[in-house]
Amino acid sequence: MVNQILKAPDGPPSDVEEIKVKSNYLRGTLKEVMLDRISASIPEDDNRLMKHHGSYLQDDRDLRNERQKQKLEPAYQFMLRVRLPGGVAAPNQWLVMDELAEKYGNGTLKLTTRETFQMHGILKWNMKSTIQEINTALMDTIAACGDVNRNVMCASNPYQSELHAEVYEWSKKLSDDLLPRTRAYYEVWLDEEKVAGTPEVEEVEPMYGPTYLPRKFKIGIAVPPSNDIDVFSQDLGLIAIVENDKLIGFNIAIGGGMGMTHGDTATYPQLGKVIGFCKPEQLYEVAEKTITIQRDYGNRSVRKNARFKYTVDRLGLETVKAELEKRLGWELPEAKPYHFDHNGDRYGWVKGVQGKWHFNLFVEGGRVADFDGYPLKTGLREIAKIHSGDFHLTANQNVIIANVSNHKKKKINELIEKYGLTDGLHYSALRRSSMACVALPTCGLAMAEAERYLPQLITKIEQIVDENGLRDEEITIRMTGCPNGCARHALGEIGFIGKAPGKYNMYLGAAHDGSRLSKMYRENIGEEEILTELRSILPRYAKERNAGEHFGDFVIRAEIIKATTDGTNFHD
Ligand code: SRM
Ligand code: SF4
Repeated sequence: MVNQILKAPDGPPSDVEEIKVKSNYLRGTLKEVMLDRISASIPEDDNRLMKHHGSYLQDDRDLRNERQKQKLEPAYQFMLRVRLPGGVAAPNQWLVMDELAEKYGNGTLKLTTRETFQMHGILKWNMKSTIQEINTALMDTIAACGDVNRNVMCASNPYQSELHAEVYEWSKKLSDDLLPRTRAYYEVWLDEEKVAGTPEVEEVEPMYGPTYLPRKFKIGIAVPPSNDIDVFSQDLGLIAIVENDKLIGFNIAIGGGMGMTHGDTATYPQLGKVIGFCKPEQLYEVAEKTITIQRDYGNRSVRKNARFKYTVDRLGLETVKAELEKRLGWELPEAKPYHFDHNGDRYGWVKGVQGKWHFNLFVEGGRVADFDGYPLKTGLREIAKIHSGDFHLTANQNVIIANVSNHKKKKINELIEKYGLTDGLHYSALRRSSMACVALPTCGLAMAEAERYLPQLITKIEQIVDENGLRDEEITIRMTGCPNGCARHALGEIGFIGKAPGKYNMYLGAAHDGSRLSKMYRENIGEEEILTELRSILPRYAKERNAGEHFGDFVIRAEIIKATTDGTNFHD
């Protein structure tokens, strides 16, 4: 029995804590500043609050120097992220996003690593209309960013579509029930009148309280054998347990996270650890109580150490588990056995239950645009116009045209062929197993390119892959423009983290099923060195691997990198 007096770290609250307290439940002066036409930007305090409404102020970094020379303010614009629990969008919602990207954004959509849409390049004066039109299509952007529970992810695996539907309902319920209750979003963007008087805290935010969480909080539900959502990277990861084709509950993993800061050993990626099991009807309670532990004991002084993974490490896994059981009023039963095969997507047509078909389309870097000779955005728009099922945005930045009836399949397939959307099926397995975060030009934190560069790097790696007969070998490869880990680089069998323009730290050795983190192999290297390294490692893999051995396991067995004692730790 753990008996420890729990305490949050000492230290003055960070500036963001002060901003949240003063904000009157995320209102700040957002309503007023969005009307101000003098600058295309907003003050920093309001920008901090803006995140809780699903948006960030950015500037186009490609234009920064030129505008500075011309003594112009940066090319300010907003990124907007939709809350789309489980990544499920109806065809009309796809069409609305497609149109809004043209009307108010930069003409493209980004399918994110957490199964939702992002738009970039929205000007301040268009933000309100954009958010209103998203809400009219029965989506919203509440809590898509900020110190709250984020978009709840759910396995996209269409092989078990009946189960998917059930698990999706749980992810949607969690996402909805864990939303902030403040009316700020409705007042700022949807013209709801503010109720007079000052309500009690408990009435406004019974779970979050006035300062919300110390940091973002992420939940995802995986359905074995697919670990497509990287369940161990979540603050709260849930593993669906199925017996006799019935969902009996979820294993609970806590304390995962991917971000770190170069050179700061107090920050690190971490895998969530399984602490027990709960029945479906206990899921909300488990999530709510876990969140309140983080609310009460997370670090509100140093934001870099504020994620739940650090709270779990500081207090100890057993202590956190005991606290959770205390708050629940019951003991967590032991976790049930489960098995994961992979964390990537499977492509092409798949037949699910009730005669429904699903087509998983590879979307490189998650970017939906019309490219030269590849009208992806138009193709998906034409499909959305006749589709009567739905779209599932996947955690690998792809999209599944889901729940297609036998009758519709022929027509949709004609459109897939007409717009060349089968191209992805012929790519190397390496490319189809790739993910890259947004990075430049919109991400203010990027130190190097990712989404715009990884496709070119892969073209060069493909030559090595082809020479060694590895074209059909699924090796997960992930690149991020900085160590925050938005493309979960630490769970890629080959991973790159941007250090400076054209320079990356290279990581190897993550498990193909997302159960082991990678380890640094080379620091601060450019393209030539990356290719030289792979020219030596990939041929060895082709010749020396055991039957069925994945690349991440091979590099450890062949002692190209050394596994750490517990086999899971990530080293910078
Ligand atoms: Fe992320 C911050 C993009 C998934 C860890 N992330 C950002 C910001 C908002 C940059 C900023 O703070 O100024 C990026 C916006 C770039 C842009 O121009 O759009 C950004 N993150 C993304 C997306 C769009 C990457 C993508 O290409 O798909 C993903 C959107 C997810 C969504 O729909 O909600 C995205 N971010 C992730 C993930 C992956 C995941 O959650 O499965 C992670 C690692 C998991 C984790 O949280 O540990 C991730 N993003 C971060 C971090 C580091 C957080 C940390 O505590 O360690 C930051 C920086 C921060 O929060 O201060 C960050
Ligand atoms: Fe930006 Fe870094 Fe996230 Fe990439 S990993 S989107 S560069 S914050």
